[in-house]
Amino acid sequence: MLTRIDHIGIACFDLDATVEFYRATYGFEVHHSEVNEEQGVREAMLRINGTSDGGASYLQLLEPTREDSAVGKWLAKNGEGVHHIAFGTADVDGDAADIREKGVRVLYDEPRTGSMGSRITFLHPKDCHGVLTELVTSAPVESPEH
Ligand code: V0V
Ligand code: CO
Repeated sequence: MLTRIDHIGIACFDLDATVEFYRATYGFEVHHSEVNEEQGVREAMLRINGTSDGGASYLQLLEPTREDSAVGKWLAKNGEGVHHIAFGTADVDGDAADIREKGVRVLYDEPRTGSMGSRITFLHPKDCHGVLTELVTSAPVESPEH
């Protein structure tokens, strides 16, 4: 079951400048940043709200690491802007299978690694009324050491 908006992915040419815009304009700070070579992105997650159980929402700022990546191609064609939305679920495998049965193209046979150790897959935008849609299961929250 899809239970929340996990993040909105925003493509940008210059990650540092875009991070600074969101900090200066709204006061959003970088919660996490990483490079995901498989996806061809350098990204920053800005945490908007949420609790320590992992149920937050984020803005995911994405700068391509190579021109032929999904974000690189999209930026060349469209310029900066909203690239995808991501719904959170406890069961990305099950939800992806259910959605595939409805005739929507799920892009990966098995979920891949996303931000902060999450497991992610994507639905083809042409099957989703023009919206590239991601499904995310967050990494389990580590309990504090005693
Ligand atoms: C492409 N199209 C889009 C789109 N990208 N429509 C809406 N939103 C987007 N973001 C449209 C495009 O305008 C074309 O429409 C058509 O789809 C085919 O696009 P294309 O430019 O020829 O590109 P393709 O087919 O090579 O690739 C498109 C797909 C690709 C969606 C298959 O972008 C993909 O695999 N995306 C999933 C991976 C991804 O986006 N990774 C970056 C985020 P017309 O012109 O034919 O009408 S990584 C991430 O979110 C992480 C790590 C995370 O959350 O943790
Ligand atoms: Co994403």
